Amino acid sequence: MARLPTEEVPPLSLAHGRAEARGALDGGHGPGAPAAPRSGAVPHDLRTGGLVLPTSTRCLVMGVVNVTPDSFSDGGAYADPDTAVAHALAIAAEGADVIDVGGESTRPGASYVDLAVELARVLPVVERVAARTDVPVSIDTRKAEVARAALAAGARLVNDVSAGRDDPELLAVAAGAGVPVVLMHMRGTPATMQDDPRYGDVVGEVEAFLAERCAAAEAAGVARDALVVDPGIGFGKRDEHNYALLAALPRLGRLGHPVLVGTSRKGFIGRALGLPMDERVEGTAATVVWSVERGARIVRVHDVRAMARVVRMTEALMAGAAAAGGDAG
Ligand code: PMM
Repeated sequence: MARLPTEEVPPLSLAHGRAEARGALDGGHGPGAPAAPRSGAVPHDLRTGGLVLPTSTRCLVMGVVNVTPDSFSDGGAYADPDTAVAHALAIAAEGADVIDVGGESTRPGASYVDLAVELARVLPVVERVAARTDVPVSIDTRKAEVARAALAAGARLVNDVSAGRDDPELLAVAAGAGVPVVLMHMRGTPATMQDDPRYGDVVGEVEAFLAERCAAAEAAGVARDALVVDPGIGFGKRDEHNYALLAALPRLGRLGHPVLVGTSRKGFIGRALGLPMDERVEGTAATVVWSVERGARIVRVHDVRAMARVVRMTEALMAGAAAAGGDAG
């Protein structure tokens, strides 16, 4: 895939507090009770280190901090540790519920990053961010050793785009630490995933994959209510596969776990709108509305301030529609 210009850096703002402060600041979520996802399935909360992430009642915003010179969407912007830490604290102030720190690019065609390089990128950032904010840090890695070191440095979730397949030890590390794990579907590896991906039944295959990886995680000792599933938008998928999976979010929600959706600034948005990476905020917003309304309980985004507002407004609409007795015209 051709790379397009990047560098959309969200402006600094202290206008929005964290999740827990929102009710006080804004008078809550508007009309009525928490919005029920369209699937009808109620996912569990996530617990980590005495903290409850309320995925049973609302959609959380996971803000991205890529400490890489070449990531998919913000390549190079936060490669320097000081810049990465400042960005992490900025998105915490903008309303991120989780800060996802990654040191390995997973853009199409990206090659594997050595353990020492990845550790050197993420550890100083995780350590400093965890020390300076209560917003939990997640470590985006495929390597058990990176997960172990990041958890020791203060991370409280593990986000593995290989769902524990690249390094099976990773699931045992998460189990031992008692932290939530994101299990994402990917066809192949980042180096090969966009080489002519084909599926007979993409939704059925992704659903079966996620169910199998959840079972593998439980077999490795991860608690059932620590699991998060993710269809892996853009990972070994053509546009038609991305759209089919986004349409099927209610079905994936019936696996019984919070569903995480990562559409932010991705290529299918660029292709739909004919826009480069730094002009995909509105397209991303449309996918976030769609995902929240279909039951996503975590959205992984770069533009935290804007998408936190989009999530809250979508949930207000859902709660208002439920209070009005449904959406029949
Ligand atoms: N996408 C990217 C990286 N990590 N993790 C999860 N769980 N889901 C995703 O969709 C995902 C991810 C690639 O995007 P980036 O380079 O813009 O961070």
